[in-house]
Amino acid sequence: MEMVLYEVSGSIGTITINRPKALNALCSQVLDELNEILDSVDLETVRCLIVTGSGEKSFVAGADIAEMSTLTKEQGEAFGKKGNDVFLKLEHFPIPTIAAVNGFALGGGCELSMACDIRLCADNAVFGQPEVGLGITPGFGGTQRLARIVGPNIAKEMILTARNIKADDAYRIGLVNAVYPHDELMAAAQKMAARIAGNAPIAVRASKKAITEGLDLPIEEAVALEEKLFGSCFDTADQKEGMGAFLEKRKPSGFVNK
Ligand code: DAK
Repeated sequence: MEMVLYEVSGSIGTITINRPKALNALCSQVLDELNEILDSVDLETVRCLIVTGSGEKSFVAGADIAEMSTLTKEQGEAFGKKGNDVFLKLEHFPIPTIAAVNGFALGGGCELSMACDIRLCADNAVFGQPEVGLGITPGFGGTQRLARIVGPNIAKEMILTARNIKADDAYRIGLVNAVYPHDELMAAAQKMAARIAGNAPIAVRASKKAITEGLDLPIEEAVALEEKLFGSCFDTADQKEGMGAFLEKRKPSGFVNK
């Protein structure tokens, strides 16, 4: 892999989009490599993923405008599908994902962060969906995920004005969970990832699935999904350990993902 890096430390995997000269813009090769890396994650050991960008300045500055500029209608559709397929894979990835947004998150970059479960950002982060200024719509789920995260009112304002927002505003509208000084961002993301990774993995995965999938369902079906996932945690070693530890007034001795 050249344009996307992957490293694992203990139970935390970190994916880094690595095209700093192009501010980590998403070309086809980046999307292909990201897809391959997601397929290769060892779900037996890795319990949380962090997604970030190389360099000081940018998370991902969007889909690659140079590559997109010459696409035909059919090629544009194929490019959109490639991005959507990999972002959907990330959104429904079995383990939680944290976007550590270390700078520009524009267009496809904002969309990549929104396909993650949680967004933390550096104080230099800039978010936006500038597509209508380029003559296109957001194409990697931006119209849908932004509206779901911040509500249709703010999403329409951001997308229709194509105005970028800074970290503090992203926090104010609920697009990010927290803002950190740039050099503290990765440590904060790792700390949160470690906290998630320390909880019972079957329950963590089931909770993510219930939220992600339930939000797209009518409430009756959503709570039925929750019931099913709740049930799936029982009779597991981790449920026995978690509840046993509480009853014995001690800390759980470590969850085994079984
Ligand atoms: N694509 C390609 N190259 C990019 C890029 C991008 N999105 N963003 C930056 N770069 C490149 C620049 O061209 C420059 O390359 P060189 O000239 O050095 O070779 C290098 O990165 C450094 O950029 P700047 O020199 O411009 O750096 P500045 O600090 O001055 O400015 C900036 C940073 C982020 C404000 C500026 O680079 C910028 O405005 N970049 C473009 C941001 C943007 O508009 N992003 C949204 C892209 S549109 C769809 C599928 C997908 C999409 C839509 C539809 N379907 C198929 C339906 C997605 C669309 C997008 O994401």
